[in-house]
Amino acid sequence: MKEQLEQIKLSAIGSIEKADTLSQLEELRVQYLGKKGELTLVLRNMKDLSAEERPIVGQLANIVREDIEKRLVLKKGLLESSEQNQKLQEETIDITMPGKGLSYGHMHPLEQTLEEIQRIFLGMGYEIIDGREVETAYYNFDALNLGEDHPARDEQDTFYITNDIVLRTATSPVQVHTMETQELPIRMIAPGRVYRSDEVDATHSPVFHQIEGLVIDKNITFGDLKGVLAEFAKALFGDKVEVKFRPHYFPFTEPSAEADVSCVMCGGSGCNVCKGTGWIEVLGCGMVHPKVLEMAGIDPNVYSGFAFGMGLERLTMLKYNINDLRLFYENDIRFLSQF
Ligand code: 2NM
Repeated sequence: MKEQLEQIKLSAIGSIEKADTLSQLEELRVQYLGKKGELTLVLRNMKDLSAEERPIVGQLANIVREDIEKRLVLKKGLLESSEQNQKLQEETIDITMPGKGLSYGHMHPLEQTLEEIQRIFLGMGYEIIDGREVETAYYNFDALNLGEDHPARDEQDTFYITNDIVLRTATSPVQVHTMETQELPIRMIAPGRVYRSDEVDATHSPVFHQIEGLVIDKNITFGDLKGVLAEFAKALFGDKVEVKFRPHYFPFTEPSAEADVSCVMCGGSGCNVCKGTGWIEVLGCGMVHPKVLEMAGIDPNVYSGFAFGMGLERLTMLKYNINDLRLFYENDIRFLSQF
């Protein structure tokens, strides 16, 4: 019986060592130590032993049982901690990596254009300023010289929260807050999400992104505006693009203009993208209206400035030759992985 016990011990040690799951380990515990287990059977057969042999075999059986129990517990601990480690490793998120949706090296095209625009203006000494997406009608309209009856105020175009609170329709309210609170001079851009009550189609979305800019100082002229925006357009679209300014009307600037760049697709000879004109409209701009300065607490007799606004989606579509703005929001990996 001593040999039998020795064999059970050796076989148990080998099996426990080989086990690599908790359920295998539990099966081994039953196999060796269970009610009908191998060791239990040996103890049952002890009744056939002589009175001298019984305590010796009994003691040995106890030692073997304790040894197997100890090894089971040890192995259980090992398996549990390695299972936990594996789980932890699977659940670990490296927050320095981009999301799993896009593989490493890809950045959303809107994000790419935004970062490029921010880099260009940071290089010219501009600050990037954030604002709120929910604004009072005062900051969204009145402070920008949009009269009570201006069409932009229409419920058809604006998402109203209440009579006096709206989802901002442009980032210009950020410029107003900046004029009210920041020391002069000001050189800033305000990028961000804006809302207009539009039907979705290839060129419209109720949520899109704008980048507006503002410069206020003494002796700022329309020449400064033209220089800055022409440099910006060349930095974004390439040195070869030409820039022209067409007179326009905005209530918050006077004079106002729209800026066109020579067509980035055909170079100006005329194509589908520029509809045969050779020019593409990229932004609106103008000298900040004296009334707008005055309402924000800036003396228009001492200070002047220019402002501009552009659509991030439109610029990105031009830059990458994308013909449908819905592609930006659908998160189709076949589209996103091209950037
Ligand atoms: C545009 C075009 C022209 C603009 C004006 C202002 C402010 F607050 F200074 F008056 N912010 N942004 C502006 C001017 C925006 O977007 C097409």
